[in-house]
Amino acid sequence: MSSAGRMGITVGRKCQKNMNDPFIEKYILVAVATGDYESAEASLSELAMLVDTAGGKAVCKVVQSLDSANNATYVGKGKAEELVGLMEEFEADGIVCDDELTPVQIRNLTEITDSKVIDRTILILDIFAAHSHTAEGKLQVEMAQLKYRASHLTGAGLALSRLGGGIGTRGPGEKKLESDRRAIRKRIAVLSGELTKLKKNRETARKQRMRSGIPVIAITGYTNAGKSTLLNRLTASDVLEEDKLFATLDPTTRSCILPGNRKVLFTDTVGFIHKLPHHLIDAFRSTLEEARFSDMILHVVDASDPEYELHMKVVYDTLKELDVLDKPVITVFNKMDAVCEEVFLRDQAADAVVKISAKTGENMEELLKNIRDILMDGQIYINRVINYSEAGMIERIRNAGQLLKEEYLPEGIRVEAYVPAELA
Ligand SMILES: Nc1nc2c(ncn2[C@@H]2O[C@H](COP(=O)(O)OP(=O)(O)OP(=O)(O)O)[C@@H](O)[C@H]2O)c(=O)[nH]1
Ligand SMILES: [Mg+2]
Repeated sequence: MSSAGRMGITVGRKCQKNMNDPFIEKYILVAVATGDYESAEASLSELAMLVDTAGGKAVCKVVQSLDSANNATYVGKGKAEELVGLMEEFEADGIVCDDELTPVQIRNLTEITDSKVIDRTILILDIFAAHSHTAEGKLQVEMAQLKYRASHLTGAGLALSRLGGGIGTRGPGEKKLESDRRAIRKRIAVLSGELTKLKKNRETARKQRMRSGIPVIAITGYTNAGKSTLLNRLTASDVLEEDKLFATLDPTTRSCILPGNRKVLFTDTVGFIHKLPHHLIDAFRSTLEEARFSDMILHVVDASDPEYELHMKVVYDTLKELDVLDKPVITVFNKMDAVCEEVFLRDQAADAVVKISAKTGENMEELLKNIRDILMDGQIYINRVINYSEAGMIERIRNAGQLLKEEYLPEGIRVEAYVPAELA
């Protein structure tokens, strides 16, 4: 088994979309609302975007309010049977459920609807598999897919679900299950080894960056908030920006000069999403190492999204889980050009708040000024003469602080600068 492969919808970034195209797979989206109905509906709208990103099309949404999801069929049994009629009416190819399903739920729903049953986790894993381009990213996704499969290999006489067609089909029996488990364990061990090697390479690159003293600013936020658009705007780059979820998976770092001639590095990172499959947390952890070792976080929020407050909570919760919150945060309310009504935008957890439009460039100077001020915060003014033998220090000051003046004297170089305490 060389790759965990595809599990759900045929994912293709270059998929030319024509909504009447008979080759586009059509899906009915299904959610159980255990809390308020509106949140479940909003979550289904996001699921529709995920289906769209994966190259499919959502044709109908079904929400059922229940105290908890049905153990056997996710929605109630009656509702599951109603899905059959809807499938016919909309000529749907399958259903997509808004939570991770158990093997039993998948098997029962598959039997009732006699069609493809996909859950939120498989969908996200598939999108990750298609959008990941670096060696490390690909390995991380394969690992997550294998872990998902391992957790869906059922024991004790239960048939293996139709999931993971590459491994086995229905009713393979315990012997087959055991060999599948062994194969997965073996592959996971190989992947872990390869990932450890790649991690070392990345650490070396990061240490080099840290030694240079140039501040690193991580651009984080909910998926589709406009992180890549902001990176492109700040650094005149051309990272892919798209109205898709998880367009960016692999971190990209670019440099930029702040007012006052200070160089900084911006890193674009993977976006967050609510109900993030827990198998993907490790993959996120490695991608977000860049954020963990950064000097500041830009938290980009799509202020035009009615769900922006929930998105902010998801971002903060995930950052906390990944131990990334021990540094200054600037919350950047983006897409202000698309905010029609007056909304009271605030974030008390942030060190500063700026409202911008990465698309039109509105308020970029204000953002850069805030970044500079926070970086300057806690820096110390120095005015001293450095020996010519230590001339390399000038470069370090230039990178880590702000060099105000340098004067070449017979006894050395007189420098006036703001520098971090440790350098002073
Ligand atoms: N109206 C408006 N649209 C914007 C703005 N910034 C970004 N967008 C659009 O929002 C969509 C998502 O932008 P991206 O920059 O790809 O978002 P991202 O946060 O990098 O998304 P992922 O990488 O998928 O997590 C694109 O269609 C952008 O053109 C903005 O300021 N205003
Ligand atoms: Mg992006």
